Amino acid sequence: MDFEKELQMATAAAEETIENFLPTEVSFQKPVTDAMNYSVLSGGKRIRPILMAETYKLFALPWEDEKGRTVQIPQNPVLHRFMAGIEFIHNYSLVHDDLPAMDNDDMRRGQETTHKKFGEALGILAGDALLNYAFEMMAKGFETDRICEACMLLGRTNEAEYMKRVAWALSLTAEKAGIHGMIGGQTADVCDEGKDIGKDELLFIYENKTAALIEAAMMDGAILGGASEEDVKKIGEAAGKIGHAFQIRDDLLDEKTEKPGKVTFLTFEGAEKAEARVASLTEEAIAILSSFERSNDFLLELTYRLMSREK
Ligand code: GRG
Repeated sequence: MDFEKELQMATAAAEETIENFLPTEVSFQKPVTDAMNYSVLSGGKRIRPILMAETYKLFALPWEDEKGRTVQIPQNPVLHRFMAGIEFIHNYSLVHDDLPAMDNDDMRRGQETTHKKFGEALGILAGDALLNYAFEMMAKGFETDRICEACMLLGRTNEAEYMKRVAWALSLTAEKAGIHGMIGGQTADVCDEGKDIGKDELLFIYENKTAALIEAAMMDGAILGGASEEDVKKIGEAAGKIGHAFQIRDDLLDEKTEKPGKVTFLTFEGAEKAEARVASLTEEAIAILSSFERSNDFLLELTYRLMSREK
């Protein structure tokens, strides 16, 4: 497998899927849709939608188009909505995290942050709008035509059962993005900044601020791909490990630029143990992802590369 080429193709395909759902309104709300588009189109690795599609592929066949060619993103229209939704939620969190009331950052992904470019009010509104719009997109996955098409592509005959899956994915995403997930983790991070927090609180922050959305992405892929409850749970465990390792890798990468006094995994364990923790979490995640009937070598390699990334 030429991993770099596959990753490029997966990123481009995820990008196209996301772009198809961007708002196009040109009436009086244009300032906010411009700010939303600016934030989403400013690059980013698109890791969450890619992980969702690749996890879906662990459980669902076929991955082919009508001409029998292998496709990067399976053609399920419900999956596409959740891929866009998770990236919009991720982008909203970055836009709000950059605001003066939070991290007060001027630059992200090599360009001006959304509030810097459009002003603070539009930064707040664009974040709010991305979160709401994400759920609008995903909820529209319930429309009958989309459910029928998804079932046809998956060779499933029970449309009511697939609707339950969409409801499951929707409520799981809301939970993992909310107070029991990303917002919960961000709250602890913001409110206890500068305090002498313990390792238990730091791990709570990692589990919720970073890992929860990765869990939602991968578990949604499994749910929409038809995985059993037990398998969705296993995917959640693997994703939790990936999320933790992703954050510790971030700590290692930011070691020199981190704000003075910022408590990270390195504060408790130092760089060497942090590296070892990333390696063991990665191995454990890969072992879980290799335990299913179907294999996805690209997903395994992606997991490995995410943990050894240098930016
Ligand atoms: C404002 C509710 C709210 C939450 C903010 C995402 C976040 C929570 C804070 C950003 C700071 C940070 C280091 C978060 C940890 C997660 C993380 C590493 C985000 C960056 O994700 P990438 O690397 O970003 O996938 P790209 O730019 O590639 O999309």
